[in-house]
Amino acid sequence: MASGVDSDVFEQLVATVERFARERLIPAERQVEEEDDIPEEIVAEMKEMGLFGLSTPEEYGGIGLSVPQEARLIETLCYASLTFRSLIGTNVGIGSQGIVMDGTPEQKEQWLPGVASGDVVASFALTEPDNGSDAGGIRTSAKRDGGDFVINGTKRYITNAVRAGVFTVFARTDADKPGADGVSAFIVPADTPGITVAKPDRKLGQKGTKTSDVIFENVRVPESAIIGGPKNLHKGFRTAMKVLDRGRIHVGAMAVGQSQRMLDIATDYALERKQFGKPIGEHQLVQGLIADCQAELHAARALVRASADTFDREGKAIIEASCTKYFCTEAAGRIADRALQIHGGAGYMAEYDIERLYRDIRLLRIYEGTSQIQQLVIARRTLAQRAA
Ligand code: COS
Repeated sequence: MASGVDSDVFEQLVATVERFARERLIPAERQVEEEDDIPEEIVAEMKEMGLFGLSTPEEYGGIGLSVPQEARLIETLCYASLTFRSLIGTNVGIGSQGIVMDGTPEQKEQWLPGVASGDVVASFALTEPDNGSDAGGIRTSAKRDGGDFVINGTKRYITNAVRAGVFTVFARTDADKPGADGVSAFIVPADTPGITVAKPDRKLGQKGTKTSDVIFENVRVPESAIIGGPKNLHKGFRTAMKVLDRGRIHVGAMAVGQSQRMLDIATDYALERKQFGKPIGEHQLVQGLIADCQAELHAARALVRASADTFDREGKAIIEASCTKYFCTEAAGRIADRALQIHGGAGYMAEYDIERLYRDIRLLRIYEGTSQIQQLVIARRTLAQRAA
């Protein structure tokens, strides 16, 4: 393997996380759903296990997993509710990776140890009320004032904003350039005067995850807060895109973990539930549903692994990451639908876990780039490759 931790250490970590997901997290899922929050003891245990620092390089106190290792570990963790992953997800992925990929040595030194331990939650502030898919169109402004920049604007659906110690904020530093070219990425401590985090949003699923609006009013940061330093002025959009590429493989792995869980639940139900004098799993039409889940799950898992290997080898995997996110999350949607169908009327009832999982995984097709954005990235780049 090109990078990451030693394979024995890694296998032990996978076994520990597998046990933790099954013995500790799954039994707590209903409580999390009802209380719309993760119990503090579980947060502390996740910190203790080093889960916040999975992808932070070892020199900054993290575990330093490679992309293929991260994908496998996230798949394992996501056998349990996606809400638990969301707690560590911004530190492992989009909230911190901009600093890991493009930060200066001083920025890494300052922020990554806290990110790795979980003492600092890092949150990714890109999306705005009027700009979601059109990330290059963001309107939050960062205007130069002497040696500082002054940020104004509103960010929307920002995961972990209420828990954040630091935001990576994308703002327009060149008002004359409308698209991706005038955007810079800033590291903004959450206690900087002028930041207001709104009340968490109410959502369809993933109860216990926290997303909110974040309002920036005359938030002053030095130019040294630009990710990568002043030389990266106006280059923040590329940082966002690189972060999202890695994130899209991570989301594919999440979809695989949840798909395995849903298939297992549906299979257990098919073995147990009897109709027409035998377990429903002996009826061929139910077998068809199970087979389609299993085939798509195998394809999804193989795709995550192949794309993660490409990223590890080549340092980027733009088409592969989009194909992975697109296929795995759409497949998870179909698997959820079949798994619920196998349950019949029971599948619609809140007593059965499948009802909650069905709602939870719906978000996978939306965040970190909708399925339609993935199609657009895949098609545009496929056409460009042939035209070159
Ligand atoms: N890695 C590195 N650079 C990238 C890149 C990537 N994955 N994707 C784009 N870029 C670069 C391009 O190469 C281009 O630079 P050059 O002009 O030097 O060639 C620049 O960024 C602009 O790219 P592009 O022209 O493709 O930008 P567009 O505004 O047309 O569209 C999409 C980009 C739609 C693909 C982008 O806005 C996107 O991914 N949107 C979804 C955003 C998202 O995922 N939101 C979820 C928020 S987080 S939960």
